[in-house]
Amino acid sequence: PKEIFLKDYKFPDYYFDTVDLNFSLGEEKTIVSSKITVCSRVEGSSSPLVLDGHDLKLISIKVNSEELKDKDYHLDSRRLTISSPPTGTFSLEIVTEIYPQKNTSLEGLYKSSGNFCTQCEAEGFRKITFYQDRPDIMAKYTCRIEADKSLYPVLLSNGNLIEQGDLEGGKHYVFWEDPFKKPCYLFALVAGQLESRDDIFVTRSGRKVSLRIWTPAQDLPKTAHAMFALKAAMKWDEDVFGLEYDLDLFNIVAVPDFNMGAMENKSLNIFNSKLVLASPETASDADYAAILGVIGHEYFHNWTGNRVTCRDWFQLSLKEGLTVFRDQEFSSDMGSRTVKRIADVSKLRNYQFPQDAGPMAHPVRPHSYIKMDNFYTVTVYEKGAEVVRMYKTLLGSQGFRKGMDLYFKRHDGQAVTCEDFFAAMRDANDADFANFLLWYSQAGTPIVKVASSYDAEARTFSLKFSQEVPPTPGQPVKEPMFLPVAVGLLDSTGKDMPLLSVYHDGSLKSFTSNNQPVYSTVLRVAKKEEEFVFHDIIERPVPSILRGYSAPIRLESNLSDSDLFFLLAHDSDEFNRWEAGQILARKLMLNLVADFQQKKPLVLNPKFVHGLKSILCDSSLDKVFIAKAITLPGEGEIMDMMEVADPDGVHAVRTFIRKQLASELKSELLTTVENNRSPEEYVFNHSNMARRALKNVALAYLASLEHEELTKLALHEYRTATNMTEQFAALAAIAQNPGKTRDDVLADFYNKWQHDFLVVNKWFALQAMSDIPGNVENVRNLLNHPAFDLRNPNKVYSLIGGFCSSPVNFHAKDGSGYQFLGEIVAQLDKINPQVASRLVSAFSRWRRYDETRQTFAKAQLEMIMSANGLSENVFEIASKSLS
Ligand code: HT7
Ligand code: ZN
Repeated sequence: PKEIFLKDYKFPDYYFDTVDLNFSLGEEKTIVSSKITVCSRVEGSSSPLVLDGHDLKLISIKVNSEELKDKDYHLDSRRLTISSPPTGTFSLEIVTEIYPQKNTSLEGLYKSSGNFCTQCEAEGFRKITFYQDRPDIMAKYTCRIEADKSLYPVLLSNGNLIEQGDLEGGKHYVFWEDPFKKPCYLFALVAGQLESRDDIFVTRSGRKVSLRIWTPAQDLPKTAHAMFALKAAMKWDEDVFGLEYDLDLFNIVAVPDFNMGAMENKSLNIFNSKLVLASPETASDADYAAILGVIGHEYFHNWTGNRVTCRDWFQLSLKEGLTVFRDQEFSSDMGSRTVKRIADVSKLRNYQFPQDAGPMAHPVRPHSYIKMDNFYTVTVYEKGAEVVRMYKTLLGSQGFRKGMDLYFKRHDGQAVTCEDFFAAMRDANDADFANFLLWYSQAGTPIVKVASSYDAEARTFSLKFSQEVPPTPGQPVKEPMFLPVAVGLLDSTGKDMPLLSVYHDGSLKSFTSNNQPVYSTVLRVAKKEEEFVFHDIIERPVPSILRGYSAPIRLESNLSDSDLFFLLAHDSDEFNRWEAGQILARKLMLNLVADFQQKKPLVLNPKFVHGLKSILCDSSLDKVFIAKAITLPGEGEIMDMMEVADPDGVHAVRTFIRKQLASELKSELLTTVENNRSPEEYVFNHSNMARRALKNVALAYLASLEHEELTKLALHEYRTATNMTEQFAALAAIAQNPGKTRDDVLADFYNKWQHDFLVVNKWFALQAMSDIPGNVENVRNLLNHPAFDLRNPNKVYSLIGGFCSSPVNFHAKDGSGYQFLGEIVAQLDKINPQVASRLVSAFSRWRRYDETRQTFAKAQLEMIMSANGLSENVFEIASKSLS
């Protein structure tokens, strides 16, 4: 397979002005005709015109209405090359035949539950017709679709519906026109038996936009929340960024077979059903929140991605990092900022940090790829969003908004680069960003050490930073990064001290903001070693460093446990309050893992129990905050901090601490459950979700004790629950412990929900993720369950993905978990390479484990690599994992 490099980017020799597509959808085959107005970039250029094409049957090709002869073009399995096209502007007409019914890759045009739909990002358009399939080719599109009227009564594409009518033989047609130039990855088509929930949004300039969410008729009642989310997102983008929707129609279609979450095609977003459909009985609070975030995310792409797009796929974070940042801010404004920040940082730590420390580590803007699909990663998305957040931290809200305004003013209608975004932020604010651009080019998570010291005589408090970015594949040596570090200092009563001045780099800087004292400041750390000295500090403070997690780094401080307990109790920055508890928990867990490995008895530090008890009993705190603060760091996070990851040790320790906490805080936890039962009606708002979150965490702790009366309590909660959030949490609490109750309740749940495929996926995931010893056999059996289907990505992610997230079973010492995944990947690669390559990533950090596990995992990777007809997707991940 060929590797593609950012440094090799070349402007195209030919641009496309207009593209007129015509689809004749059939049961055996689909005929696609395209008519493109082509113009050469360089006057009189006679370079060949190379079009991408994959799995296409070429029927005919005409230039300026003349059929091309065989000698005028060359066709291979990936390209159609027209050797000497005319100079200036000319028309190109191509007819191809495709077979969507056989397309199991879910890329290009395919069928999902009897309906036609498309997925063109990143490089799927080449599976529809021959084209320059790259985002810097932006053209205006029309799309005519004809199909059988009874099978496909609804025919959708981008833009405005211009014409429709009946044809002979029970067929009908529609004609769509999109007035905005777009890259082909934003093209979409949907055809099928769908109905819509309709609504209207009036923009701030008074335009009426028709909103339609399309699903099969029986699912329509479950689209109310998605419609609410869409209208909220439209309003938010106007209020916060001054961005209005630009067409009179906005469509969303929900499909059950989809490789990712959703796709932002211009005015025709296509969504994985699980991110549209919700009712209180079938969807959890987490589902409701995910729907809000993803509906927002895809809508926000209309400006950040569609109106201004990427020059090439290396720039993916330009649209994805920025749009994730925007959806994070949207969700924060709709709920609790701290809770959202905690969730986002946890995601970064649990998924992106491991990627940054493994063989697939890549910069936010990768330097090369074999298959672009493999770079829709947590690094590009989540770390990319952190990079955008740092601009805001450095510039403040107003400065950031000025930068965004300038970005749109300069680049509307263009395909641009990450430097263009950087330049807009810098120029709009006349800012000095030092070497900030390194965030785009250097992979790896910076490790930042900070040592604090107080000089009582001089009344100064010093913070000494030193930073190091670990080597990553292809980048053995790194330069220091530019880090915005938000800091506050707590006095002995727990209050923020006023910050008067700081000495740094040879000069003393005074803080004042409108003559008001400053209580928090952002230090600009840019060197390998750097010291900041705060003046006029009258007592030894406890520093709160990296408030709000102001930079995506691993921070190591010399704060003592008592400092951390103090921050946990008092920090005005709620994020750092939570963080202090997590640091304490991580230390504690690592120490106990060492004890476990040395076969010492495990003993839980009473101070830790006491700290969590005070949080649990503090009625002034937000309930989700309490729920998050009493939740231990995940097993992956702890394994990540070990020299050699020990899944069994970490699991044993986490289970021990949970049980110990449950036993010591039993009466508080029982009160928590009692006091936080939901009233009948389900409401998706912060206070209700907070109540449910806290109750569910408490119930899970209690059920872990395996006492009969507590199992009964969980069973009672399961039976009386009136919403999925509580019903599923009770089921999960019971399912922690093997036995008859578990088996009965799991069977009951399936019987109740077997008609709802999204709920059945939860049931698959719960069983797959179980820590019950030897669970691989149960998961193997579930592969044969009538509700399971390897062709449906959601089911695969629930069952196989769920299994890989169980440290004890996936990493079972006998290699059974690895063997299971190896077999599945080999099978799945023939059906859907994108999904197969996502799964194979579970092997990528195999070198982190002991020798026995390494041998088993390596053998599976080698087996996968030796498969006949291996996809480029899986090849890239498996080969990089082995190298
Ligand atoms: N921009 C969308 C990306 C996407 C995608 C990429 C590769 C393969 C399938 C895909 N489906 C959607 C989603 C987003 O980030 O908004
Ligand atoms: Zn996106």
